[in-house]
Amino acid sequence: MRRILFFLLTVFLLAGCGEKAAPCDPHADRRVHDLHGRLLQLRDKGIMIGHQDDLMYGHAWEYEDGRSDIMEVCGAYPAVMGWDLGGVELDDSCNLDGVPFDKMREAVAKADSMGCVITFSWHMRNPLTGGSSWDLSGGNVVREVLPGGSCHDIYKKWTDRCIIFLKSLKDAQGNPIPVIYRPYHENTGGAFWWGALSCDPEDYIALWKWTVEYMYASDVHNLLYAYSTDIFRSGQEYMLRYPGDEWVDIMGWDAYHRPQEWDFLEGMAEMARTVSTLAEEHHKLAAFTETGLESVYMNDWWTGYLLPSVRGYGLSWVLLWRNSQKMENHFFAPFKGHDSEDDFRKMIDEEDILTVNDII
Ligand code: BMA
Repeated sequence: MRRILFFLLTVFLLAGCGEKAAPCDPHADRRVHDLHGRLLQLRDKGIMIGHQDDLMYGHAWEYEDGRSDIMEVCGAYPAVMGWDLGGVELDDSCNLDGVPFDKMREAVAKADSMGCVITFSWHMRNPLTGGSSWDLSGGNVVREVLPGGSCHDIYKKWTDRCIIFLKSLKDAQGNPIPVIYRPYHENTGGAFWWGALSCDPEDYIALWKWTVEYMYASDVHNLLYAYSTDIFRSGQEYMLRYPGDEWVDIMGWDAYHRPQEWDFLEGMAEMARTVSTLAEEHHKLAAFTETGLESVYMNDWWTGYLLPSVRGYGLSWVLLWRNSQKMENHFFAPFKGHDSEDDFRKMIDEEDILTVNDII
């Protein structure tokens, strides 16, 4: 009997110390559980390569079925595909970068059927001023958005519109498509109305919790939640706006290579180490949620900068930002004919860098 009790106690303790094997939404859909389990498994295999708006447009083209700059360079689609919801709040037919939401819905279903992991950011407009998400006028807008604030009703309406879109994402069997939801990103930075210059950590955390609760109350259960900062200087700064383990599935950060502003290799080693340690302590997945060197003007950027910055930290993915079809120099991934093509392929050929072909 004592032996059985000892055995049960050991199992109980081990389970308590181990990875939290479930999404934070207590009523997460079956496919969200599957995605969470898949991410845990894939983490041991390598780092998935991701690209924003990959299937929608690329350098000098748009909306051509099957096209993808990444695929044209290395023969495989990225494993992670990102989209942005900015504009959904106003019921616009296109997002802030001109992507029609109808095309986005179709592309998400296609990406899902290909086995890709899907992630959403939201460059939401400023609900107080009606300006863009970069409009910082209006003071502490986050406080106005919270219950009792002057924009709470608008914020609810905007969230309702986002919910309608998220709920409309269905696979061929009619099941909700599981997606990684990454709102209020780059929170340590000052660019957005929810950023560190515009609201206190308490307001930010209250916004996060209210929103997640609202998602649950609205019966949205196809999400994993990703928290992401901008560049940060310490673990303490990273955690300042962290809402708590029961509200987050993935810990991430965004950091763009701007050589005149900071040393990428040095800064990245520090940030990757910090996020990976924190994620381990909090039993969360970790990801490098946005990056790039605009215009990729260093031909060895992939193996010389990105690869050493992401390898060895247990990161699930790295998402490269978009290749604009309209702004000639606004691209963060290579395209056919770009000078960094060979180096990109060299990185992709590494065993621990995963395209969609490596995860299905
Ligand atoms: C920024 C730029 C903008 C774009 C925004 C949202 O980083 O790419 O051109 O509107 O992201 O996608």
